[in-house]
Amino acid sequence: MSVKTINVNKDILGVNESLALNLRKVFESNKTFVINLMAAPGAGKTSTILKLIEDLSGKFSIGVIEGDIASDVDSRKIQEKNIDVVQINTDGACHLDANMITAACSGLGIEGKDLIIIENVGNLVCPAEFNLGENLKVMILSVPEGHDKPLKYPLMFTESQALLINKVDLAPYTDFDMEQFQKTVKAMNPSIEMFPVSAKTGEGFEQLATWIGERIQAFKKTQG
Ligand SMILES: Nc1nc2c(ncn2[C@@H]2O[C@H](COP(=O)(O)OP(=O)(O)OP(=O)(O)O)[C@@H](O)[C@H]2O)c(=O)[nH]1
Ligand SMILES: [Mg+2]
Ligand SMILES: [Zn+2]
Repeated sequence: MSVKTINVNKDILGVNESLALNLRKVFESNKTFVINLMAAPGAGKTSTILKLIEDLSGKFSIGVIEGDIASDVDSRKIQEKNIDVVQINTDGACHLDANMITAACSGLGIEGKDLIIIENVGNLVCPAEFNLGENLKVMILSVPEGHDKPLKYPLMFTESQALLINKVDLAPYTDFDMEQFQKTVKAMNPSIEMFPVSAKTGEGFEQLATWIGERIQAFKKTQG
């Protein structure tokens, strides 16, 4: 009798891909622009979302989906800003998938939202493998993590359309080589947009918010 081998990983990603395509259609029919924000634990995802809410909520209706293994710590911070938010607890899973986002969207109510920001689970590895129906994959690398990370965790750097280099206020206290880092990333992903920022001081956020705003407007135009 022959042994049957099942490629579970390929199968899981295939199922996720078709759910993500469905999500994308729903987002497009609502003219809702979606950002999948990915980074290692503590890189500054929630701090960045809070800053973007300050900069963009006057112009756009925003919703947030928070993904964490456990707790509602992050979603409470978003709620304090009077922004609609849904917390996903993955109960051990180290990334979000399209199935979780489908469930979260019915809790959030996407009608009338111009922008949904999804904070992925803190993890520099597998979140990059799972499409969530998003328009943009945006990643954060914070300065204290070190400039060698693109070489060690290449997928997220090659999959993302934008990279925030956060905590630049801490650069003087580290050996982070900004020039070398940007050179390495550009060689891996020539079209990536890079934004040196500090979610603490607000440095770089004006350019970032302008860029995101332009992307939302351009998307809305393509949807008629
Ligand atoms: N100095 C400095 N600290 C920052 C900056 N951005 C975030 N932090 C701090 O870094 C810590 C982690 O920030 P969070 O925004 O919670 O990071 P996160 O990526 O959402 O973390 P998880 O959700 O736990 O994965 C907090 O103490 C923030 O105040 C920054 O630009 N500069
Ligand atoms: Mg967070
Ligand atoms: Zn994972």
